[in-house]
Amino acid sequence: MELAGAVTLLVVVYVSCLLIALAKKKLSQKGRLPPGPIPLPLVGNFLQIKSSEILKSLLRLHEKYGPVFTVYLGARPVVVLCGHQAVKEALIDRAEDFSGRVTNATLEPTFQGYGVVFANGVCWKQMRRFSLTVLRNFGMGKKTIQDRIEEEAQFLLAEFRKTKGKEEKPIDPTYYFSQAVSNIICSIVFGDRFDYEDKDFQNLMHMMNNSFREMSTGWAQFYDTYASFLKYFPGPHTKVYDLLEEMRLFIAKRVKKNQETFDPSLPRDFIDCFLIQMEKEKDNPLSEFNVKNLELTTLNLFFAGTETVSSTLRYGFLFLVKYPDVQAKAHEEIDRVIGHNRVPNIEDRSQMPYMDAVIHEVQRVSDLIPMDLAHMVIRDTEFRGYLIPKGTEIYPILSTVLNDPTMFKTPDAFNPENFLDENGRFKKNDAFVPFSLGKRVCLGEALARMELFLFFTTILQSFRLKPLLAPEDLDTTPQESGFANIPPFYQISMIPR
Ligand code: D2G
Repeated sequence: MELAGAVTLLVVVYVSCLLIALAKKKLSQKGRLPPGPIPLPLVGNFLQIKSSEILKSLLRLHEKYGPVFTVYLGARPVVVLCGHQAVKEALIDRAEDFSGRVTNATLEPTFQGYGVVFANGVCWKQMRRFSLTVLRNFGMGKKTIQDRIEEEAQFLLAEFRKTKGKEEKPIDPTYYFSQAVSNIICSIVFGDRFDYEDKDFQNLMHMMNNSFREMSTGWAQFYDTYASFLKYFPGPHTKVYDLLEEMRLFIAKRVKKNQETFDPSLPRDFIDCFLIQMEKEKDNPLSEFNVKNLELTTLNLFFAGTETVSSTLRYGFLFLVKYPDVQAKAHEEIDRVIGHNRVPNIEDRSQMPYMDAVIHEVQRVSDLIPMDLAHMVIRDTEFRGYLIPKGTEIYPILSTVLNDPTMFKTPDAFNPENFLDENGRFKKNDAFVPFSLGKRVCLGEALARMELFLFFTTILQSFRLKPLLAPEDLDTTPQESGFANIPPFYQISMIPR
């Protein structure tokens, strides 16, 4: 009965741990974290949180514990923030305290604190400042990048036109969108767009799409919860690492190529600008401008600049075919304001409240990054009478802000009226936070918003989208929901108008 003996021993040890942990908690005066379900040692709130469906479980706990509560994912305490008020109080009113970042176990082996999105402290500050400056110098939010987007949108229209044979051929729009969108950030970071037939480019798009989906599976969430044991075992958790590593190698090759043809007086792209900065700061021991940060910051911009906007377009077109009256109203506004004799430009947006509302509603309902990227408090932080120790993970559940019933007319339904007033004018809403908020707000927001308006409007000006199924049979449930909400697979026909 050796097995029975071992099991008994294990149970005894575990129960002792449990008792010690409970006793410690009673004694400790530092335990002023917000309330939450009682955790077990090592496995935390295993009983309350289905680790492959973290968001769903947190939403259930939100009903019971209110807007601010603590859960234990494995052994790590995480403070969860729900609803517009609590998230704003933390990320805006206490912006500095809540400005830290933690990576998850899936992404840590790639980034190791380098780059911009998953970095902290001095590295984050230097990379963020620099990235913003360079993006702006290359036209983010300005005419130069608008022209680039308009040009790319025309290339995309040409691809869509090719899909019309004798009959309308239904297509999966995924890679049409990712290639067109990616070419904008590629023009900035690599100095040029790629041909849609380019095999390397197609391969990069597949890797990006696959890794974004892999990051969001139930398994990835399970792994991120229990990585402290699981990392010692082989398993599918290296898939994302392998994909990102291949993308990093691609970037490293581009860096080499840039170095070989480099002219410091004529920077062609983000990589050149970074190389110039490295040279400028080569004698500064505190400089974060090194090759590792070059590669990983570029990877951040390339990834975030491709997959987010392209997934949003993909979700958007699904809503437009599911709600044909919305598509019809958007068409009507485009015809009235722009007509058919010129391409849309960003100034049109102020005359197009309906289109603006549709895009906001698409972003609200697609809820692309439902739990934000995880934050961390960078010092001991008093918040709503609790004391959150330095380094504690914070999950601002953006999903609960975007669906906040106190902030939207119809939080649970796709309805552009959520962003329109009685007179049909565009109505801003503070709970519109798909780019997050505070010090970690998306640094590409201006670029993303320009892309969304120009791509949506330009495509709708030339095409009517027709679904393969009846609107009521179209399911908008995400294919995966974790790190991101990944839109479901669907096909549409692009009918010239
Ligand atoms: C991302 C994923 C992997 C590497 N770099 C960036 C990523 C995905 C979604 C976002 O970033 C959100 N924008 C910050």
